Amino acid sequence: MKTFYNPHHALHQGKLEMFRGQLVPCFEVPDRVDHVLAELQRRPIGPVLPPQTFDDHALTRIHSSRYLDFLRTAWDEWVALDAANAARDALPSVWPVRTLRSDVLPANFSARMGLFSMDAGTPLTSGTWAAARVGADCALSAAQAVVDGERAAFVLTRPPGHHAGADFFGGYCFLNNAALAAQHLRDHGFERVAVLDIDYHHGNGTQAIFYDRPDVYFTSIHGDPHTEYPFYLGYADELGAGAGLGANRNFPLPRGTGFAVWREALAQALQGIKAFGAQALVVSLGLDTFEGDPISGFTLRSADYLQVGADLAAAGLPTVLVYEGGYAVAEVGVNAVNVLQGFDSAAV
Ligand code: Q9C
Ligand code: ZN
Repeated sequence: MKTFYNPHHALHQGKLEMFRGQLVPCFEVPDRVDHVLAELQRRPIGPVLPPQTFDDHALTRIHSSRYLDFLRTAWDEWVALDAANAARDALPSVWPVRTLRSDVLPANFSARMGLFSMDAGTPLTSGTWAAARVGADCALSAAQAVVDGERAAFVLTRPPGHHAGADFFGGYCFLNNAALAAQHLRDHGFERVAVLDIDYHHGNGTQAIFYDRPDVYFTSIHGDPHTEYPFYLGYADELGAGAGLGANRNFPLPRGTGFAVWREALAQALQGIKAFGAQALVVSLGLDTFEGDPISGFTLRSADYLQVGADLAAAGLPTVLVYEGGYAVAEVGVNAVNVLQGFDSAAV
């Protein structure tokens, strides 16, 4: 299959994230993509291509204009506060929780950082917008390849996307690449689209974006949010709202879950996608379900990812696979390409 690779991903390079009361080195690093690219060159599964350029209209199908305006100018505003800020990343520290107003757009930069974010683990850097913007082009290019008749396409980019909502960043994510791909498929002939999120963390942004829509089914297998990030979404009783009722399905699993149980949840998720009548599939492909992942709690092994790819291909749908999390940097290349190879070997 074709890979759409973001050559500018390393422009986003966070230094520190807030974790248990300390600033610690970021887990979401450029090596995550470099190792996948290196493995794709060792074990070619198809061409690695730069993205086409899409205009901002495609972004406004998913994200609010005031959020996009904020992201575009945030770094310059941060540095304008204090020239010394050029040497440090921006992190939010105050949020409009219940009873506070989120309809007013404050002039204060810190206030806007909090308005447009969900955590202090996601540094905004000098190159964040440039990297995320080209990543969105990769997602749209992969969706367009599927529109043009490809069986499948892979989006190799970072920062990841599935925690980003219509108007907020968080969980290392800024623009929701999977949601952009799903919407592009909807806008170009596919009437019913499914998003299957197999990152260790619940895809709260993607779920929220499509929660009240009957045309995009969202289903996710992830660490139980009672104990795992993003904590405040991803429970089994979230079934969609309004016209979207019945088009959302979550499979939270306990820490320590291994491949046999995880794969049974995958079979159920795919069954839901089939019952929905999806005509195309977007996979939020996190590799942080791996046993060696430093911030996650499932125990999948490298060979299991070949089977994951085969199971995904067996759904028989035109498929866009979008790289999300996965922080065991040394193994993430093998694990990601195992999914792609497993998919290609089983795809008809
Ligand atoms: N500092 C994705 O996998 N923080 N995001 C966890 C470690 C948030 C993960 C604690 C994890 C977000 C795309
Ligand atoms: Zn994750």
